[in-house]
Amino acid sequence: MHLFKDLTRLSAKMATGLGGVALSLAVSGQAMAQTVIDGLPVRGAPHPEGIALQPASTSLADEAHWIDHMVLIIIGIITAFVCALLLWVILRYNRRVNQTPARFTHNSPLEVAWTILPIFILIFIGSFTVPALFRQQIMPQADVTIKITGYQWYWGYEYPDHGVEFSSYLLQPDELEAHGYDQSFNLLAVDEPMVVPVGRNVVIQVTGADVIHSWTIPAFSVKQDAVPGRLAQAWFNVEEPGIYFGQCSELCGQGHAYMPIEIRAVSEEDYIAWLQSHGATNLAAAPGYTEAATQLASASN
Ligand SMILES: [Cu+2]
Repeated sequence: MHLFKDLTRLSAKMATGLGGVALSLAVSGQAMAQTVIDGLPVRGAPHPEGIALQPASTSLADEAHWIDHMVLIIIGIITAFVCALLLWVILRYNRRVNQTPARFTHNSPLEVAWTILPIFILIFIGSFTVPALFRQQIMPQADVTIKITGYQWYWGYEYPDHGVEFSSYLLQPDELEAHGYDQSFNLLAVDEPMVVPVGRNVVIQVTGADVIHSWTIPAFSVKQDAVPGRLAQAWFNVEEPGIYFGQCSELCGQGHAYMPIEIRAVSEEDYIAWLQSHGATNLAAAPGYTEAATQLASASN
């Protein structure tokens, strides 16, 4: 998906030409200072005064960002055009300047044009957004499957291939330091993050146990409602090792703000070691297990 990265950069550059607002929108996503926790850089987190998207960490997010920038340019052009028209009408056709107004009410060519042109604009936008939606909604072959359940007010994670199951709770402000976080991670850091291997297709199955929650990681462009009685799927493939944060994004009750999501994307070896530390069965089903086992064997020889 390097094409999308390049296009994202290109469109971000074009967006900067639109003015100060676009400039700050395009650059603020990259301005985050990188914190490292347990040897993993924090790549997906909100930061003070940030107003744009978090840096994209999956091919889906690259694509979504590109579309976002592209639509921003179209919006910019349309807004400028409408403002110019308004200004022209205000200055040229006010009562003082234009004392005998024309009395016609229709202009067929103009009416046809302003009906057809927006249709073409929508078709143009749709030719990017519809394929992107399909790429998000058609599940690839899963290397890792994780079942995620939203509860009032925490998340439950299950790795059905390995019999690993745990709940993930918000860390209270006085617990942050003991877990290696500073206070800026309040309302983001959890006691048990979800762990995935980098560069592998992770398919998540999301449901809710009580009310509707929404499992969201902005840096992945993944947002999936967790609806009781339904099992929805979403997927992502994290490009770089790091820590990524998200928050429940469906108002679910008084504890809605206190059920964040933390993901650690690690190497396959670290993923297998993590599975092992959580009493996983059937380790051989983990992606990269054969390579890791071979490496271990050759290291011990
Ligand atoms: Cu919730």
